Amino acid sequence: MSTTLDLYKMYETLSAEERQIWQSAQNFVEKEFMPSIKEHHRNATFPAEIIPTLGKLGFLGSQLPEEYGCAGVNNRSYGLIMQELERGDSSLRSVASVQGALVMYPIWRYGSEEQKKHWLPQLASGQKIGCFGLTEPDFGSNPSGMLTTAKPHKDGYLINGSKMWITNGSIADVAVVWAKLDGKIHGFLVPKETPGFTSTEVKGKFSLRASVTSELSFDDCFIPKNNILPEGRGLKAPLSCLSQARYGIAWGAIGSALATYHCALEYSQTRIQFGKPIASFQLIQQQLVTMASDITHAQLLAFRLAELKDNGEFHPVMISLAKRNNVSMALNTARSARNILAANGIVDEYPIMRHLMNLETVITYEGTHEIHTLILGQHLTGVSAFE
Ligand code: TGC
Ligand code: FAD
Repeated sequence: MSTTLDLYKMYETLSAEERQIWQSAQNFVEKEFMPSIKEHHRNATFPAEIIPTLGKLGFLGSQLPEEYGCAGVNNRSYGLIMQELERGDSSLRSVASVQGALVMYPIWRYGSEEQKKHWLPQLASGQKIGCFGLTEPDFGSNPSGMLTTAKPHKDGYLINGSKMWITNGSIADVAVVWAKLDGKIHGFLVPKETPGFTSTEVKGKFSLRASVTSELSFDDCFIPKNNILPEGRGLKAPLSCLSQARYGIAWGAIGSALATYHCALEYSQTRIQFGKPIASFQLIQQQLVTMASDITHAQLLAFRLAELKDNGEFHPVMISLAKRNNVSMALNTARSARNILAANGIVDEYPIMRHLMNLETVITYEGTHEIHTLILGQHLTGVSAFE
């Protein structure tokens, strides 16, 4: 197993099956992803050819039922998969998050039986790729204001509008698109070959460089009536999908933090200044202790959240707390690691700057740090900051 940090013996509580899933995620990332990530990060490309392998390993929509070709694992196993994928790179966890939580989950939860049977097995195997279009150029934190519309037309709907910052938008075979029909938000499935649907990749990103991010445009894009998600009505439908993805991010952030912490720890033990390893200096030890302590808090949150989710006792507020805490923790950990490596902290010979730059997106997407602060603020005070 690659190095982990388990001061509170949380990973010792894993069952044999959970341990095996964890191990298989680690093996995959180390052997099949890490050898090429540096080049992909430099070139701003994602190795899409590994997506079917993610499917074969059961990492796409892994919590969904086996009858649709998914692995049907529990929340702890799903979390461990996300942790290991993001220990590799946030782009890898993003691919699995979007496919599983934001494309397969809405089809499973809000789709017709025909849609589930058609799409879920192909998405679970990684033969098809999906994307999730909620954000628009002028409506990010406030998706309820979206301008994209669906209008009844012949035996279906005409979709008009645009979506911005869509992960996998240009490589997706199908987009889950949220649009207003008679003023109310609904979910629609838009296959990539639909006339009037175009995607354009966003260039020049300094964060999540190894991830495809796109703008989607819909210009009188006709889809048949069978492509509406029959149960996906109201803002709470896309928000419920975000809860699934935010849960995965709370675990993924731990993986990213473990990568930067272990790199800094090892470096501090071998880098000699003033005739001794820098690990012997109290100020370096203090930074390592803060990192380890913060990671441990995040692990305890994630393990407990998995238990609550498996028991059906979770509330979206708990997920907001974990996403907010754990991503902020990972960003602070990456910054401390960068500081410990000093000049070496800025080059891609080490993974730290890549993680640090990625986390600048992770703290923004799936609800910014501020939005999660206000969700928690509303829960505690009973007063909404959004009205
Ligand atoms: P509000 O009135 O609070 O809520 C509307 C309805 O939704 C319900 N609800 C939820 N249901 C399930 N899960 C949740 N997490 C929910 N949060 C709220 C709520 O109870 C209500 O239900 P009902 O029955 O009363 O209708 O809505 P609001 O308009 O005031 O907005 C609240 C706010 C700001 C918290 C929400 O809009 C929000 O979360 N904004 C952030 C947007 C966001 O996170 N966007 C993410 C886009 S996707 C993405 O970033 C993918 S990155 C993927 C990757 O690469 O990994
Ligand atoms: P804004 O909403 O304009 O916010 C700007 C600033 O104002 C932020 O600091 C915010 O916290 C703050 N702010 C906003 N409202 C309030 C308030 N009420 N009180 C206090 N502060 C506030 N979206 C998708 O739908 N699908 C995807 O697959 C997807 N992938 C993404 C991939 C990447 C690489 C990135 C960068 C984004 C992605 N997003 C995706 C979009 C992402 O969810 C949004 O960027 C995010 O929700 C924030 O929206 P915004 O960028 O428009 O910021």
